[in-house]
Amino acid sequence: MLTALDGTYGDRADAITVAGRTASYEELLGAAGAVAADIAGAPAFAVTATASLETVAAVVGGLLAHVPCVPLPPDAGPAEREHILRDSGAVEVSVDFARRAPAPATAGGPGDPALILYTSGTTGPPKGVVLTAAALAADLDALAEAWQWSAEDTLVHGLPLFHVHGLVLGVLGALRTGSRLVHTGRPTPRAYAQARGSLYFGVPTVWSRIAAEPDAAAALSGARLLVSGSAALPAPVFRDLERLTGHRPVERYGMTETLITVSGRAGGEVRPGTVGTPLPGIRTRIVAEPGAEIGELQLTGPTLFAGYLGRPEATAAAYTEDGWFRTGDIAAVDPADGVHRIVGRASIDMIKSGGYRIGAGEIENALLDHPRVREAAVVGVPDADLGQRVVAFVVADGVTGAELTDFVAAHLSVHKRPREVRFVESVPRNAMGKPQKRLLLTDGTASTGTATTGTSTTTQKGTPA
Ligand code: MLC
Ligand code: AMP
Repeated sequence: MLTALDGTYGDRADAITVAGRTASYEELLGAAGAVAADIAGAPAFAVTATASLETVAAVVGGLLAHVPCVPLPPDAGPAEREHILRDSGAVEVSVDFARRAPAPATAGGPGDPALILYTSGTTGPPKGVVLTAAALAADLDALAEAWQWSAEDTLVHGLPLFHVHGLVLGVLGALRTGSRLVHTGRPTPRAYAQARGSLYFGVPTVWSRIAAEPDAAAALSGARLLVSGSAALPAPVFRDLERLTGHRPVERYGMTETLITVSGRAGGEVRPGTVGTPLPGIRTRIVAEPGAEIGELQLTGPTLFAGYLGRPEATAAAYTEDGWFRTGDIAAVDPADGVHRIVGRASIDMIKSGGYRIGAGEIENALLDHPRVREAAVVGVPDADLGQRVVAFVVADGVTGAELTDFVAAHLSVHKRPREVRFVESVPRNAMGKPQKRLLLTDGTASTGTATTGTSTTTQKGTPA
């Protein structure tokens, strides 16, 4: 699976740098072997996935021992952390990168679970997405082909190591292609500029912050390829990057459950607002109302997940009767060249902020746990920096917005905290009593109305989630 660790590309002293510390393949293999020896035979193990060599050693150790790794967001609140540990049954390990041991010989194959990544749905707590080594390998090989990604490259990014983007593409991708990796710790424009890579990954928020710093952007002109993903790259950011770096950034589309499935190609034509064509092995279709060109994007292929951990019903519900995965994204395909365009999400309750996937229901439930909150409706409001920002409309008294934000932060990860809390008299509902969240987005105020648009999660105290 990790070709670079088999000696295929030889060793290099500066193979991998994370947040300022550098290791060779041999050092990484030794540290990962020690982890593998510790966890051999366990059903799953968890590691607090800071941006560090320790996290890389843990994930590699899991692959060597054929034990799935559960990367915990370092900023997850106690409730979220406890949920992930309990749900996965993983034992938490700590890693000492200075240790060295050969990996034990354990039985396993490509169909074994390699990673369990927790991700939010529209309601309820996050679910564990089980990804096999075979799916990871298939995706990375398809991306290597699409982006002409090789051992000649130096990959630079500063994305979190507990999601597909930073961990699968950003770490395992480097270890499969043999490219040098520089993880910048945090994805700041200055750090990207200083790293002098050939291949750069970022979420749109990272790219827009780089575009806002012309000197940093200009330093990327010597790169080979800039890649954006995890959320839609705004066309003005695309054009600013082209002007400042001389590169038209390539966009790719993916999900935790499917890995990356659609992408622009290195050397191919790239248009702003489009995510390219399906990767080798992936088939897509648009399921639209008769006569409509946009509809739900559905897909099949070797990169799909092995299911939600312990949730066969949720897994089954994610597929159509004829076996296609329902992405929940609304898309269109250009009939002339097959280029895909992501138009939006089917559900208002799935928010993307800074590239993080956030379920409105999870935040609403956290707010409703506060004794002073009677109703809560969470929406993603358009935001120039983050794409969407989390805004909570609450019916409550005797509590401040800051107190509620802190309350949420004590339960959930930092990026799930509302950026703004608006106190309202009531949450607008239709005649059936269903919340009408689209009204909150359009006029920003809540009043009892008789609107008929929009669908939403349950938000009233006492009703089942
Ligand atoms: C954050 N802060 C808040 C807050 N949220 N403060 C108050 N209220 C809130 N609600 C704090 C932060 O902790 C930070 O503090 C400061 O505000 C700045 O926060 P920020 O504006 O969010 O910036 P930053 O922390 O730098 O985050 C931006 C970002 C981050 C782009 C770096 O969003 C990010 O790493 N996104 C990547 C997400 C990702 O990898 N997604 C991939 C999913 S996989 P302080 O004190 O720390 O400065 C996937 C598949 C695919 O989607 O297709 O790739
Ligand atoms: P996650 O599970 O965190 O990987 O989030 C997956 C979601 O991110 C998808 O369902 C899309 O809504 C969104 N997404 C990923 N890449 C893109 C992109 N290039 N353009 C628009 N949306 C994207």
